[in-house]
Amino acid sequence: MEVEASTVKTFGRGDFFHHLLAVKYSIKENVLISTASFKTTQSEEIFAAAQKLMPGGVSSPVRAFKSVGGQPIVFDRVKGAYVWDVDGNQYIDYVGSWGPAICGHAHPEVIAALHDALEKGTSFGAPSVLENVLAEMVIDGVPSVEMVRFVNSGTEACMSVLRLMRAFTGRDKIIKFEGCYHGHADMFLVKAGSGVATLGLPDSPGVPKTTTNNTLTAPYNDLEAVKALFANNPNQIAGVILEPVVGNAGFIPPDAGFLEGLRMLTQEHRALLVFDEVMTGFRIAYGGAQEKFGVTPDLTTLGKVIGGGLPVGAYGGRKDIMSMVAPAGPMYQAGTLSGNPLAMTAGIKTLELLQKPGTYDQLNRITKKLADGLLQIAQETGHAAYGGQISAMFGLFFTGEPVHNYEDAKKSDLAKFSQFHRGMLERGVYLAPSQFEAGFTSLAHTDEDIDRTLEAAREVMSSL
Ligand code: KE4
Repeated sequence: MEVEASTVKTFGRGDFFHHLLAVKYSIKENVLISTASFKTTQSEEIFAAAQKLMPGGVSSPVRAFKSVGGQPIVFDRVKGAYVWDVDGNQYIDYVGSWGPAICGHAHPEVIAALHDALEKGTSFGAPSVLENVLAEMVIDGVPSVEMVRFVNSGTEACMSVLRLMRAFTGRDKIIKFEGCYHGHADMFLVKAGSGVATLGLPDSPGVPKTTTNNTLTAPYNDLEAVKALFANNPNQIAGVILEPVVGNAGFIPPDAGFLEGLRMLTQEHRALLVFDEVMTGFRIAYGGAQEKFGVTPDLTTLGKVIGGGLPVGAYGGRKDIMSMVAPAGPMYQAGTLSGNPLAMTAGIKTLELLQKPGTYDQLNRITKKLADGLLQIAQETGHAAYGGQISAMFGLFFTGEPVHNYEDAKKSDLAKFSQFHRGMLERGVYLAPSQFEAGFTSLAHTDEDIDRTLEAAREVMSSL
């Protein structure tokens, strides 16, 4: 149904910005896409204007669709498992704002809690009980965390935890894994994943060699390579940081024994083990991948889910280590908006919703149905494919070989992934716009949504 600008005006949609946009661009509502009617003229107009205002027209590179081609769609609003673009096209969303929307977008209880919090102000810059509440929930929920510090993004959490690793051990070198992404702080931009992999950026310009020569890398799932790094750098390695389930090279789970092996190696060399659970935290399990796999690191970084869609990151772990963080200890780290009351509120409500019995059984069931279905359809339509899921995180590579690390992932058919992505987009399914990302489901995704997604996948794969 096409809603003319004038009609939108009489509807008085309330949201001034939406009204402005509606007046300027006629926004259709609730149009389920068939490829014939897939119009993106408003998106194209807005994105063209954006490219004159912001580098690449985006606030974060992966959103530009560079690796899958075609124009990104411009979001108008999100709700539950769905996204509507400015042309009124509706999509089933498997990105979920890159992880935060695990309870579904704009969950009514989160929105209501934010409305109440707004009445008390948007920022304090001073202690608030809300920080205590969310801190207690994180400490109670995540096995490694005895004390936590809130920051504003996963990048900030990872760069802070790196400084803490070095401060606590007095050592400078770290080990990260090829294809893992720990935000865009200089020392991590070495063979990183996510947007760096997507854009094929080698080591980003602007990062001095002096910064990255303390960053050692190894292939994911390769314990022998890690052993060799420790042997060649005796007493110099502060610790190992990794995604315990990789999402930033596509979806790559740890091989059996890999996490346990890293735990033993770091203990043997008196180095720290750090799980970057910015993506996996409260998604792989309520207690993250460390709960799921029963391996407890010394430090953990978090983000995304714990902010419920508002900007939050966190790092935490053993009390003896965290006690080094200023002002308790000498390691400096600070932030104007850290512990922001609105972000704390959204995080608290989100974790409360996730604590409900059966949450992770439901997330695992619905995501397994999707991942198994995609693999089966690929097989039935003659496409070699590899992938899977753990809880509410999934991935698919077009390859006949298993994918255990970033090198394997890069050998998959990236062109076919791009065609698949575009075909699904035109049929109302919004997948992450890069092979080097993971997919995310939520408590809002229904069996009907999965069925519709698989129907679209069958159509697209049959046409590839
Ligand atoms: P942010 O600074 O983007 O909040 O978090 C950085 C980060 C750290 N660690 C892990 C494991 C992460 O996945 C991320 C960020 N994830 C990407 C998606 N793969 C964010 C999307 C984007 O960069 O736009």
